[in-house]
Amino acid sequence: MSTETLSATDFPHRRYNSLTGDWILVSPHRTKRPWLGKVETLPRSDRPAHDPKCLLCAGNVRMNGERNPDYKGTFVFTNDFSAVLPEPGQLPPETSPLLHSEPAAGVCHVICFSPNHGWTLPEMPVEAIIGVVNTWADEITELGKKYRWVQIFENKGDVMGCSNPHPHGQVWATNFVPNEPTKEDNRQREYFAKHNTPLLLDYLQIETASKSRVVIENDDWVVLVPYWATWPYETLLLPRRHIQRLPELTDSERKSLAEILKRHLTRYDNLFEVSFPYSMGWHGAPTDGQSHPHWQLHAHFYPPLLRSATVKKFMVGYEMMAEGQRDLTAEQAADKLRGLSEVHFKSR
Ligand code: H2U
Ligand code: ZN
Repeated sequence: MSTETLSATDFPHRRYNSLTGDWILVSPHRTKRPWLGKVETLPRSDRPAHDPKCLLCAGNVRMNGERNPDYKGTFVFTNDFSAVLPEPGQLPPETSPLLHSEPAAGVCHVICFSPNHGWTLPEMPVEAIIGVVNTWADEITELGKKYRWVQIFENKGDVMGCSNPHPHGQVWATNFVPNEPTKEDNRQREYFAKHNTPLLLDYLQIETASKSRVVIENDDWVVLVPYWATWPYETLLLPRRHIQRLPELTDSERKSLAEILKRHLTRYDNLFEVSFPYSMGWHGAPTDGQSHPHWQLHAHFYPPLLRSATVKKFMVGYEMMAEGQRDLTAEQAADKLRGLSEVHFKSR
């Protein structure tokens, strides 16, 4: 037995997240713990292709009174309840350095992935997923001209607080770089300064050589459970070549991205035979007009489910007060995901 396998499966240990600088406590000896806690209700599965009451379906009227067009592919609109607004407000003068603030400006968009209300990304044809990838890239190009950070994300499933089952994601573009990407920017910058190569490219080499945490790969992309994963089935999607931002992807890389997304998300759905809830998002170099060679484009998937469609991991108690903790090791999670079918359970 190698020293890595021994310590990783048998003993409590901490793993360092080289991308954020956070630590995670891993307690693999606890995986047989009985569960007497909260059980989530199963989300309804079969939905119609059009729901006359859905605010995101084609031709329907949204909450602000606007009618959605009869869209055929993706459809982008400005969030009627945007968290940031284009004009920064005037803040009152600070009375103490302990009461520090700064103006926040930006725009929030909603991206409907498809007019088909009943679909989710893994159920969409690859051609339609390419349309989503192109929309993500276009949003970064357009909003990136004005804003320093363009956060693309998808919140999927009732358990994640997603308000509408219609397949959709969001874009929040801001004049500031938020906390999470700032941590990643710092770690990647430090690594590049020391090694003159991007952190995530070196990391990918380690993972593709070892294979123990790799879930699936194709010519351009790799999906893996990162060594430092916090969520039980967390994954990281990485391009093989050095790419700073999504719009740099070639047509063939967009196609291979759509293909690997479909395969990956189908496996996720098959894990507990449920439309798998998660928050996913893209991180790339800040859109400040500069080149950031330390940055490598990637997507995170943070799914909350732990041991079944109805038992969720709660980030509470020790996680809130001290640091992230997991029982299942990253290697065990990758192994489980690797063993799954790429035929969606609904179509079997
Ligand atoms: P979530 O379910 O991921 O929160 O996304 C739905 C978003 O769509 C949410 O941010 C917006 C909500 O503000 N929305 C509109 O802008 N208009 C509507 O009529 C419905 C929902
Ligand atoms: Zn709908």
